[in-house]
Amino acid sequence: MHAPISIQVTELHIENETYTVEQMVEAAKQQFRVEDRVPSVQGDAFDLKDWHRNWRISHSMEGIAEPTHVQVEAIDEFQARMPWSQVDQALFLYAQEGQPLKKGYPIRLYVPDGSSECLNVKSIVKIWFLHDASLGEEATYGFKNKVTLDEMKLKK
Ligand SMILES: Nc1nc2c(c(=O)[nH]1)N[C@H]1C(S)=C(S)[C@@H](COP(=O)(O)O)O[C@H]1N2
Ligand SMILES: [Mo]
Repeated sequence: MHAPISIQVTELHIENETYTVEQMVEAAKQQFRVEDRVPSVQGDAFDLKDWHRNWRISHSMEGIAEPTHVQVEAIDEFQARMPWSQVDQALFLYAQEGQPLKKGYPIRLYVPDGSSECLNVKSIVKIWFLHDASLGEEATYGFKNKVTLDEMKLKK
């Protein structure tokens, strides 16, 4: 079995909240089958934007603006950042066959409307909801310390 790994979530004014997978799922309120959105994958998922909406309500932060981007980082320091407009269908896969993920633990992002399969980041341990329109409308991904995200910018 895995030792439990926590997921760090950062939003405006709130630094380094940490969640277990179970707490992430509970905060999501609604779960669905991942194959509803990604037919080639099976398992249990929750919606990224729904999660964020519920997060805001539970922190009495309904008033803050919608994020401009979401950024994630994995155990292996793979990172991805995508504009909010690209994550309408984005989901976090958290279980398969009723068990924690064997591949992608603790949670894996899928971005069905995303510009690349490379955005389907496995083993996410950090999530940032960003508020910076200057980051632009292109998704980026890559390894944190090897190549900068800007150097990895996807060609349209
Ligand atoms: N943590 C992590 N997630 C990652 C990657 C990675 O190197 N590390 N590679 C990405 C890339 S480039 C692709 S194409 C897909 C591959 O997913 P698969 O292993 O399910 O085929 O995972 C994405 N997620
Ligand atoms: Mo990829």
